[in-house]
Parts: sequence; C-alpha cells; structure tokens
Amino acid sequence: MRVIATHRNTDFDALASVIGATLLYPNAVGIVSKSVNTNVAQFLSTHKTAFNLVLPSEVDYDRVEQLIVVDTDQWRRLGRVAVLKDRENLEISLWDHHHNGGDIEASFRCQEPVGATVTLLVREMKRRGMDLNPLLSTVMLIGLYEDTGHLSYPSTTAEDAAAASYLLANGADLNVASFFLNPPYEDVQRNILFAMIKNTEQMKHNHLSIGISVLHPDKKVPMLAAIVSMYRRIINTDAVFVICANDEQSSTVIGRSRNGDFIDVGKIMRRLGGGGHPAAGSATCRNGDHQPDLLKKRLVEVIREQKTGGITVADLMSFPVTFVTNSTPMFEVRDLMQDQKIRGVLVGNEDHLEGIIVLWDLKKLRMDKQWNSPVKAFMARKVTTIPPDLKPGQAAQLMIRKNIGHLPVSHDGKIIGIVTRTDIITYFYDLLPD
Ligand SMILES: [Mn+2]
Repeated sequence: MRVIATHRNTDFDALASVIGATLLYPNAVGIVSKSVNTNVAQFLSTHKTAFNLVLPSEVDYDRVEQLIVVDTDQWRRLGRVAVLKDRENLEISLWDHHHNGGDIEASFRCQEPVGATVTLLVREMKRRGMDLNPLLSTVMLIGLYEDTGHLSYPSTTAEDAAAASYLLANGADLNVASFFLNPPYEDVQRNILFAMIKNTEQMKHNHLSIGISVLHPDKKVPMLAAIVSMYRRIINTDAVFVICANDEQSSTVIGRSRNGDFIDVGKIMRRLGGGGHPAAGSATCRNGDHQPDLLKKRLVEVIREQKTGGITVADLMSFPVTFVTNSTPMFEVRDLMQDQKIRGVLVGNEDHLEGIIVLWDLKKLRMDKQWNSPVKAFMARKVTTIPPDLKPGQAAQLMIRKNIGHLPVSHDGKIIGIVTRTDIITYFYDLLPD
C-alpha cells in the first residue's frame, strides 16, 4: 500500500501537494487529518469526494510499504502517520520546500527553497508532459498562491510564477481560487482582532519593533493565522507574535514578520518546537511548563537571543563626513556641494551636530544677497540620526516615513558617517561596483 501524508494544521499548499502527489504516484491514497486550516476544511467539505483521500484513522499502517511525504520533513508534524517512523523496509519519498532540518530520512528527496511545494510537483508534472484538469489546476494554484502571498512573498521564485502560468494554462479557475483564498471575516474574527490589538505589548529588539498579544478565546477561532497577518499590518510593527490558549492542555503561538531578514519567525518557532518560514510560522506547546504567560516569557527570551547579523548601515555609510560651521555663507555651501558632488552637508562638528543643509534647501534662496547669509539661517535643526547597527531596510523605511534623504550615523554621541538615498538604492538593487 502506498500512502501520501503531510503536516497537521494542513494548509492549502500541503493539501494541494497531497492531491498532486496522487497523480504522480498512481494507486497512492492521500491522508489528510481532521486538523486542517479553515479554508482547507471549507474546500474539503464540498470537494473531498473528487479525490482519493482518507483520514489517518482509516489507514491500515501494517500494510504500508511506501510513504510519500509532502510539505514537511519532520515526523512529529505527521500526527498519527508517525507510527511508521521506525518501520523497516519502508520506502520514503519527500517533497518539500522548507529546510527545517527534519528527521525524515527519504530515499528520494526533492527539497528546494521555492515558494510552495506545489511548484516542485508541477515541475515533475511538466517533465512528464501531464495534462491537468481544471479542478486539479485550481487546487494547486490555491496552494501556490497561499504560500507565496499571490507570488509576492520574498520566498517566491521565477519557477513559482512559471508554475502559476502552467496551472492557469491548464484551466485553473481564479473565481474559485479567490473564494478559498479570501474567506469572509465574520464577528468572531473581528472580535478576536480587536482583542489582539487591545492586549498588545510592544517590545524593541535591535531597533526592531515587535508586538506580542496573549489571547484566551472561549472557543477555537477559525482563520486565526490570517487574522494575525492582518493584525501585524494594522499595528505596523516589524513582527507580531500571538499566543493563543487553545484549551487546558496547549497553547499556539503564531508569528508574522514584515521582513524575514529582520526577524526570522521560522527560526524563533523552531526554538519553541514549531516551524515555518522567515516571514511566518507557528508552534503549538503543551501547557504543562508552558502556560500562556510562561510561554510569553520564554518567547521574549528566544527573541532576545536572536542576532540580526548581515549587512548594517555601517557597511554602507560614507565617511568622513563633510561639516561646515553654522556661520559658513550659503555660497560656500553651494560650491562645496558642487565640488564634492554631494547633496547634503552637516553643520557643526562630529561631537555636536547642529543641523543639516541639503540641495533642496538652496531653492529657498530668492535674492542674490542671501548667498552671503550664514547657513544657520537655512539649515534644518532637527536631524534624524541612526545607530551603525541598523539594517539597510530599516534606514530605507525611516527615509520613506520622514521623507528625508540623509541619515547621519551616530555612535557614542559622535557622528561617524552618513547614509544617503543613493547608498540605499545602490545596496538594494545590487549596483555596488565589483
Ligand atoms: Mn508549504
């Protein structure tokens, strides 16, 4: 007997991968547990008879000779199917786009960092020249769109977009897809969103803002993960973590990050026994030593341990910085900008920043005699400075929010450099000279 299995709390990529695998492995039956995301449950309630799917309890595990695992590489996420863990002579194939360093040892392995597991299966379907029917194409497109945020998450690759194209060419229905991708919000979701916002505690870590909210809902909340994403956008922090008490026995933490390079949610969730991607993840913890409030303490500890390595503004900044005194006449400032090909000049000195004058400010001069006026008459006195360990993306956000193009870098009260829009653009578009 051949079976296909995936992780509990089954999302659409997992379900679509199970269904897709039933085509790649003829005679295989797909196992889908009862613990599935709400939109997956809604889909199954109307579509399950169209596919070769069974519940974990319906499988005779003694008769299983081949196991195909999709969308996870960890035994403990397979629920009941994990009874096969120590089975001898079990042939295992694995299809996954996560790299969670899991413990499933497979003789065949297709594990690559693409946006969705579906993409890896589509690659194989294309290779075999298979034609998909519109129903199957639709299911797989929903899985692909859900895991890539409609091809917008940073984890999305060109191959994901090509897979979407293939599924659309095979008749995937976008009306059906959007129905299951955007289930309507009802009172229960709105109330839980309000509770999340109300209970928010904010913390800072490495200049990043993080919101944490603990919830004790009286019953299971459908679409909680989607509400957490919305919550992050509303409170507009770099990351959020929502701890939700499920019942007496367990609590679930769901994390979402604005940018997985800043805060790797998947990494934090793995420390709590869960998993996920840099931008999204979750963990379910037994309450024993993890009552919701203790779990929160533990979560904060794990967050505090995270280092944000990699490039910082100290790597991008220009130095030494050009300073003028506050009595420098404006024509000298203008000439200095022209000679040095810079758009901003700081006023004061490295120990005492008095202001900044930028190219744009020169337009304020209406009369010729004003060119002899001191720079202090035209400079901006409120200057936003940044610490050297800020990430380039954070500096960019600050520039956008404040609509400024120069950020002096300050360390121990001393100005040690300056970051400009050009530095940021050069970095983000990889335009640095080799
Ligand atoms: Mn997935």
